[in-house]
Amino acid sequence: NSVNAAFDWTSYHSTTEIQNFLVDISAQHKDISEVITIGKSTEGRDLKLIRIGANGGTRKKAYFMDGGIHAREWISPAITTWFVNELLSNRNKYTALLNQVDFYILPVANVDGYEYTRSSSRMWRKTRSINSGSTCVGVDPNRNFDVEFGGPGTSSSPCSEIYKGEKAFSEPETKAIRDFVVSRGKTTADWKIYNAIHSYAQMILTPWGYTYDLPADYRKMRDLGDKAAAALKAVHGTQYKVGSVTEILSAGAGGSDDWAYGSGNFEYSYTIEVRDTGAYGFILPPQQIIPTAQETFQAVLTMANALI
Ligand code: ING
Ligand code: ZN
Repeated sequence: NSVNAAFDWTSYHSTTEIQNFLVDISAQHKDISEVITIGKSTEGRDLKLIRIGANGGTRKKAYFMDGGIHAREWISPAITTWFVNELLSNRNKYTALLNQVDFYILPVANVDGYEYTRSSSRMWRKTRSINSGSTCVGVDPNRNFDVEFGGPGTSSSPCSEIYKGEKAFSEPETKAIRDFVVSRGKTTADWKIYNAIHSYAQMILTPWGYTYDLPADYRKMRDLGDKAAAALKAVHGTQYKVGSVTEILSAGAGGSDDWAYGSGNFEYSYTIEVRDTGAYGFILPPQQIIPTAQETFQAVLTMANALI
């Protein structure tokens, strides 16, 4: 429609365009959505998420999704905004779900890094914070959460791509996610499922990233992950692997998924590594945004439907 005429899923958009899209579409669906600014980035940009679900005032089962935590993974903000559009523009298809579950979707968690990949350096991954005593910039936000902070698969060198930061939640972006989840969890959100949306690998990953041990709820998370991967594959035939981070990828302590599960805030936690497996890698052609969104959305729906 006219309000969102500038937004589409045939190209990649700026943070401002994405956040304006959230505000515009929410204004058209005020009864079942709200845009919430959960904090500001190092460079002073707003961190905006959208809540989607009916009867926002009551305590509801809740689903949190972080997108764009790694700057160069452009497909993540692109598909998470597609999910927002699908849930709201086709809301009548999801009435039962939205009556019982609130979705909190943060399309661009690392706003400074994302803008830096658009303006200066396409392959930038980290935040854009200044590291004292180093000329290297940025922290890996997916090593900056707590639960064995600084464990395997992290670096103490500010110049590393997997630099963990001075301390857990040193980055305003990761702190904003934690503080929002914790405070909202005390009031209206009964947190159930956490998704971190990354690229690329075509994998649905459960904790842990910090140890080769499997979490206590591995069987439960793995079963739902397998179902989600099957639903995803049914759309365009895209094959995914399912397993724990350490089991099928490699160690990486301090990820948002380990924190979500390990802190006890969420019952289920997954990192979803979407298309592709390396042909284009991080530079996924915009023609693949819509098919990637369509198939990944079926995985998301499978997870969410397990709650109702
Ligand atoms: N991969 C993830 C990364 O942060 C990961 C893999 C997931 C590590 C969860 C730790 C925890 O390195 C990408 N592509 O970012
Ligand atoms: Zn990533």
